[in-house]
Amino acid sequence: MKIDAIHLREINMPLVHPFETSFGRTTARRIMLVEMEAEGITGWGECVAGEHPYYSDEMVDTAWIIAKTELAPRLLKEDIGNGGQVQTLFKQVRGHRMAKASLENAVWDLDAQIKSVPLAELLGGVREVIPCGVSIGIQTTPEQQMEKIETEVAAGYQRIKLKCKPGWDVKIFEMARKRWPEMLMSCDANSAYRIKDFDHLKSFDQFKLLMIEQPLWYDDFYFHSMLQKQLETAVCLDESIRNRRDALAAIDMNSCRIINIKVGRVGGFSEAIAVHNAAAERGIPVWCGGMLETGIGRAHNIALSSLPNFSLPGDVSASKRYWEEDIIEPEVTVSKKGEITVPTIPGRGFAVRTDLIAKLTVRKETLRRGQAE
Ligand code: OSB
Ligand code: MG
Repeated sequence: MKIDAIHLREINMPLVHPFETSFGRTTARRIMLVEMEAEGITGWGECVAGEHPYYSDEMVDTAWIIAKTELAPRLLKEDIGNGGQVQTLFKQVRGHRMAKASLENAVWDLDAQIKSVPLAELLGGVREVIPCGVSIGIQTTPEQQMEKIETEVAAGYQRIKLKCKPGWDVKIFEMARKRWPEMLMSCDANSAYRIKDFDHLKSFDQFKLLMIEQPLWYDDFYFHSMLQKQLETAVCLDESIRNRRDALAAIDMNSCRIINIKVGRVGGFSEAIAVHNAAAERGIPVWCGGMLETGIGRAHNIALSSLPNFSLPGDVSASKRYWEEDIIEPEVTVSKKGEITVPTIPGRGFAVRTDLIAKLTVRKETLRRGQAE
């Protein structure tokens, strides 16, 4: 396919509820969307970089400049066979994986439409439905935290993940376990703990958590492996896993027993599939993480989650938990059993609401074939 045009857009969308993690609080999102035209068809991609470089070193503004000056021009010069070829085109650019993913995923989105197959199938998906969990942010009071859990348990979600940090952990887990003794529960520290906290982290074992996500430094394997040796609970790595090699190193070193795959964090669908396969071959289950996506990123996450080794409930949940109005149609809904049905129609399976996107757009730039250079 020859890509004729790439439109970069920044949209601003307020979250229905603020989302707080150990690294900060988000009340509204600034999101870069990629709209890609080829063969009279339109593909979409969403960049998951945040407003600040707090989760990773990327942010909306760095993704924009890299997409505009380095990545989009490379795509506009080529005749691309499929999404799997994009990584090679971007190889010279180091890092900036979220920016790369937003463009690569738009190519996959296009390709699924051109080939007239569901995106899930194109990626190698096999599931008809995906199991869903939720990630619940840090609340103001423990009582509010319990109410939030209550709401999500009642909605049918299969796993509750609680964001935690020093001072907001064992007390919360204890209250939650008393009330929901059997619930599938995990926690995510987003790198809030250090070596001095090892004994404290060991005390999490009593709560029978499914996993402790990224307790230590965002770029660490070694100390996570020291910690995993001392814990009964599985460590799950999120931030640390940037690619397949990282997954291999982490698994080999015993730094984790579970991996969270975020397609943006690893640089696109090709690398996400590579991480998935590496983990599958070594008996390590994976699940799909979330980055407070709009419907476009969410649709892509659903397709990815249909791969066989996504055997644990992910952080892919209903549109209405995030947005008053999502930018896709239909919105993503979750059944009472806590499942999302994987679309079976060609492409991403959800229509993009371009009218609404136009209203939300605060910045737009178009790059065209022939115009680059
Ligand atoms: O660590 O998984 C994380 C959101 C933003 C940045 C990092 C993380 C998260 C979430 C939210 O946990 C997942 C979601 O509901 O989209
Ligand atoms: Mg995480």
